[in-house]
Amino acid sequence: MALDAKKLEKLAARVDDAALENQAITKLTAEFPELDFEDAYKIQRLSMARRHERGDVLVGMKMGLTSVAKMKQVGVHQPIYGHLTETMMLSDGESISRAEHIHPRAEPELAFLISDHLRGPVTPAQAMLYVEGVCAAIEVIDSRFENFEFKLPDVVADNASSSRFVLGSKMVRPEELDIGNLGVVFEVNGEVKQVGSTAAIYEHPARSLAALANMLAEHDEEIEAGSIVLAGAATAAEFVHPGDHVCLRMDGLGEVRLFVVE
Ligand code: OOG
Ligand code: MG
Repeated sequence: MALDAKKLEKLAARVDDAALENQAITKLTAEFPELDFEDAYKIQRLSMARRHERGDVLVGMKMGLTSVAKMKQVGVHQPIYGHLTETMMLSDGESISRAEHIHPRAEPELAFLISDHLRGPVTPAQAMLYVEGVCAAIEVIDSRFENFEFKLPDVVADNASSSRFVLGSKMVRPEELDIGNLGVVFEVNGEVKQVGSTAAIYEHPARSLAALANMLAEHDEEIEAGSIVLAGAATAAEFVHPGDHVCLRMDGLGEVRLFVVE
């Protein structure tokens, strides 16, 4: 049973306030077990509208739960998408503040820069024709739900736990690199925490991009020209703490760094 418009708006305000105040909340499905996938995306869009009203601008989209490692880590076994805004975007070597988060985790990602509006249905190969560049990226996720525990509709409503993302400074044209199997080394404070390959991202990151275009097409939406798209983490995520220095090294795409301050 779908929730009425007033309840959806109330739940959008709840996740948005939690993100603004860095205050964990009880998962929505505890109170509304009937919350379904469609309503969850409605809540996500309503919460984005609140951000836009505050002047925050859409800069791209992200896929989440596209690797087995991530699905296992959070116990949700279905790819999802979220929206990326300007205030979430950082460049290589910038810092996040622990105080502006609830329980931040960092994860290794591949980012696409999209040349032209991309509308599904598309195949992975077709989707790649819309990619102008690829770079390595670190995503910081920060579920608004207590203990990072949620069900599929919760994490969808919470904009796929999006908090910040750091783009690497080396942007490469996709024809110059086989993005299907790039080695990934993810370090915290010089210690290797995760190793993997971009092959873990939906078997190939191009499949993740096509899946995003195809899911958006169901809502009569498209990926806008100039968007950034995060393909989803290649490995499980790592909790980060003040003083931490996070470094992602990806074959052919160099290093990306993120610092965590109080
Ligand atoms: C959900 C977000 C998943 C990814 O790359 O798989 C995600 C979460 O883990 O809280 O961003
Ligand atoms: Mg991610």
